[in-house]
Amino acid sequence: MRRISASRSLGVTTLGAALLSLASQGASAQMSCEQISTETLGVIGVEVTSKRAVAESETLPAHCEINALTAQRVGEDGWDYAVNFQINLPDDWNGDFVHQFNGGNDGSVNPATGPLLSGNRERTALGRGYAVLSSDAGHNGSAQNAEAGLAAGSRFGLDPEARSFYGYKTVEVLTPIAKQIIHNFYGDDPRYSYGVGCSNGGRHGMVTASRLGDAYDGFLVGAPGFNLPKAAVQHALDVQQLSSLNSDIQKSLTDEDRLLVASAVLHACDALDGLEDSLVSDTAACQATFDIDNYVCPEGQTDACIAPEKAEVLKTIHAGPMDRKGNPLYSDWAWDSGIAGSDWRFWKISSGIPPWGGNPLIAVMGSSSLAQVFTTPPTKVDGTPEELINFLLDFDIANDGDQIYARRGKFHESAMAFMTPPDAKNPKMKKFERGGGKMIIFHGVADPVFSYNDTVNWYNRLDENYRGEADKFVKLYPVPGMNHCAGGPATDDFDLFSKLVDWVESGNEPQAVTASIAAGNGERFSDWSEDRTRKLCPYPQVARYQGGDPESAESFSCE
Ligand SMILES: [Ca+2]
Repeated sequence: MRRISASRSLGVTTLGAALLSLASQGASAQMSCEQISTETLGVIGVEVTSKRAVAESETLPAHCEINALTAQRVGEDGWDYAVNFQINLPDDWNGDFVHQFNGGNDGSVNPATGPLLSGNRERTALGRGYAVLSSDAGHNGSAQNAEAGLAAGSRFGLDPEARSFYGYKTVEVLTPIAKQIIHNFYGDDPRYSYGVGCSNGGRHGMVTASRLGDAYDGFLVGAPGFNLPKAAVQHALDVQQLSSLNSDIQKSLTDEDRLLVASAVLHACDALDGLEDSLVSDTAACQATFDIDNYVCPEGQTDACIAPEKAEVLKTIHAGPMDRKGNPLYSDWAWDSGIAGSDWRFWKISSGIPPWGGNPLIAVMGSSSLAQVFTTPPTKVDGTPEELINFLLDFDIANDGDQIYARRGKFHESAMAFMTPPDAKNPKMKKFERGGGKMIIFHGVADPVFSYNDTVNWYNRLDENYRGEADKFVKLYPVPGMNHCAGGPATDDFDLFSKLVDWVESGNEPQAVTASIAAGNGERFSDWSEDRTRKLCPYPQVARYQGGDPESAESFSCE
C-alpha cells in the first residue's frame, strides 16, 4: 500500500514549498473546529476567513468547514486576486483526501462536498468520510460583474497571472496546503489523495497528473476539457455554421431535427452491438458505418429525412475547425444518438435563459472565454448576448485560430501552455505512472462541448507510449448516448470512484461497470424501461448483447 506524506509533495512546487517552509509542526491529536484560527491552523500564507462546525445532515456527516485564502495579490489589471478555498474536515475522518476540481471558468468556491460525478448528485466524497478541498482557482468570477456583465466570469483573463492560476498554479499551491491543514487538524497525513472533476474539472485532473505526478494517488476524470482552448475555437465554428441555417441560432436546428439525426444514427448503428435498444454501444463501428448523406431528403421530400443544408452544417461541425491549410485546429466528433439530448441543445442551440437572450452556453461563457482567456492578446468583450455571439460570428477561424498558441509581452504563456497537460500531444504522465498512480476517465460519446474522439485519440497515443499497456494505469470508459458529464439518452449513473479507490488501494483492476439511468434523467427513448441497466466497458471493449433480458446489464458482456 502506498502512503503519501505531505513532505513528499513539498518538492513539487517551489511556491507551495515556500508557503510551507515555515509551517508549524502538526498537532498530535484532532483539533476541534472551535479552535481553528489562522494562528492555530498554522499554515504560513493561509488566512482563515471563517470556520464553523456543521452538524450531521441527511446527506453529509458532521464536519468542520474552513474557509480560507492564500496567494493574495493585485493583478496587472488592477483587480485584487487571491486563491479562495474551502476545506471540509469530517469528525469521523476516513483518513483520505479528495481535491474537488470545479468546472467552467471556476471563479467561485463551490461547496467542498466532493460530488463523485455521473448523474447521481447525492454521492459525495464528504459523505464517505473524506477530507474535501474546493477552490475558486485564483479569481472571483463575479468581482467585475457590474462592469463586465456576462463576460465577468472570464474577465480575469486580462491578467496573465490569473490565467496561470486558472490553468495549473492554484492546484500546485493548494495541494501541499491542503495536506498540511489535514495534518495539522488531525495530527496525521492523508493516507491516499484523489482528484475528482468533470469538464474543466476533468482538465484539472489530467493537468495535475501530468504536472504533479507524485502528489495524488488517483484521479477520476469526467468529460475532460484537456484541450479546452481548442474546444473554444470549435464554439466559433458551431455558431458560424448554425447561423448559416438561420440568423437566429436558436431556430437553426429544432428538437425534431436532432431527433431525426438520432434516428438516422440508430438506423445505421443500433444493431452493430447485437441488440436494437436505441443505444449505440459500438461507437467505433458506427463511425465507420454512418453516413448522414444516406438520410438526406431527396428532391421533393421534406418528411422523415434530413434537410440537405442541415446535413452539410452537421458534417462541418462534426469535422471540427481547420486552419487555412486545412489542418485540424481541434478534433473530429463522434456521431451518436445522444445528439437528441437537451444538454446538446443547451450548449449549442439555445439555453432558454433570459439574461443570456436565450443563447446557448457556447455563445455566452464559450465566447467570452475564447476572447478573454484563450487567445493572446486577449480581446476585452462587452458582456451582452449580442456582443458575445458576434465575437464568435466574426472570429476568423482559419487565420486566428492559432492565437491559442500565441504569447505576447506580459502574456508569456500561451493558452495551450497554461490550460493543457504539458505532455498532452504525446502523453506519458511518467511520474504519475511510476508512482503507481491510477486514473479513470469517462466521457459521454455525445458530449457537445469536448470531443469524445479527442479523448480517444489521446488515449490511443498514451497506449502506444506504453506499448499497448496504458490500461495498467489509465482506463477510459465511453458512455454511449451521454452528453456533457451527465444527461442525454444514456445510462448515466455509475460509481467509478469506488472502482478507482479499489484499484488504487487494493490493486483490483476495474473491468465492466454497471450503469443505470440517473434519477431525474427523463431523456430515455420511449422503448427503454426506466430501470434499464447497462455495462460500461473500458475502451476499446464494447458491451455486446449475449441474450436474455434486453433491459439488464447482465445480458451484455464487454468484448
Ligand atoms: Ca444497440
